[in-house]
Amino acid sequence: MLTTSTSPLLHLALALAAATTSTVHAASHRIDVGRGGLTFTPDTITAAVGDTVDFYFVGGTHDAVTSEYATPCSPRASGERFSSGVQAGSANNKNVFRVTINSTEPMYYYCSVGMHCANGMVAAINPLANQTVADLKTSARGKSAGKPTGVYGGVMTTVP
Ligand SMILES: *[C@@H]1O[C@H](CO)[C@@H](O)[C@H](O)[C@H]1NC(C)=O
Ligand SMILES: *[C@@H]1O[C@H](CO)[C@@H](O)[C@H](O)[C@H]1NC(C)=O
Ligand SMILES: [Cu+2]
Repeated sequence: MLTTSTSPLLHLALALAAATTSTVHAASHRIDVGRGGLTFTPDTITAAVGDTVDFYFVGGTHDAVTSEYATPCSPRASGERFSSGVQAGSANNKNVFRVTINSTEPMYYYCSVGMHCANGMVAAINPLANQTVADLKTSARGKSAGKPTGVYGGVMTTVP
């Protein structure tokens, strides 16, 4: 039996345990940028609040920039958004751009280099069922890429 004098400590212990559990459950999602061409791999992921998405620049010269679904090759002006800055990739590159997911609202993103977006370099985090990456690729065709203003929405970090 718990006495009234021990219960505040028990509450503290439970709160600490809950905080630890939520930290342990946050997942990290790896996206390879430029693996074998104009690609984000995988190009569709589901991520929870608190998860991180790590962009590994493994080949070519690319970036990752959020857009609106309706305007796939232009930077998103508001809401949850990120821009990695243009990175020169290599096979064992340990510099990753890490984005923390704060909302499960869809985020669509593209590469702003050259005509990469027009040629299908687009992807999605938590897309709506009726707004697929396949549809995004179709609507990106022929569009020139808008440039983001700098790096935002994530941090460049080094992984082991
Ligand atoms: C897509 O689905 C959302 C709800 O999930 C709905 O609000 C929206 O109207 C749908 N868009 C189209 C074009 O059907
Ligand atoms: C999520 O929130 C953190 C803390 O406010 C912020 O630094 C980060 O840029 C946000 N992530 C996105 C994708 O906006
Ligand atoms: Cu690119």
